[in-house]
Amino acid sequence: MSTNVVTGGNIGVLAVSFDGNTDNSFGTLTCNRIGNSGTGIQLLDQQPADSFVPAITAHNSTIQGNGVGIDSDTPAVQDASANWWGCAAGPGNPACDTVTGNVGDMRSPDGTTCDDGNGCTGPDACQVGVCTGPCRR
Ligand SMILES: [Ca+2]
Ligand SMILES: [Ca+2]
Repeated sequence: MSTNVVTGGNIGVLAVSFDGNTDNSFGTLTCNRIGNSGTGIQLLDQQPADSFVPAITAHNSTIQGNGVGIDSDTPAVQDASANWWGCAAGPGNPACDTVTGNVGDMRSPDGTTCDDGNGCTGPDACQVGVCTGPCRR
């Protein structure tokens, strides 16, 4: 999914590997705004005993203002780098969403497209962990 705004509810985005699946359940999220949900992104493995898992790559999204940003109950490593979590220091820091479970490196490299939440600035890009952009005229 890309360029969606998901707000409110218990779970913003849910990736589920159901019992009986015959492959991994894979999702790609780019350029979304996911906020004000109990859990922004939930990864749920209904049958931990099989070898199939839910997996996501999530990039260039704003994941902010959720009770938990990402909650993953699978040991599979997720790729959730280059997102804006609400603060420069990254997930788990003050003003940022938190992450539970095995989610990989989440720092955004300089130049990564992001959204600073201010429509008067743009194009926005990460600079030393901060999402910022020049004033539009
Ligand atoms: Ca499974
Ligand atoms: Ca902006």
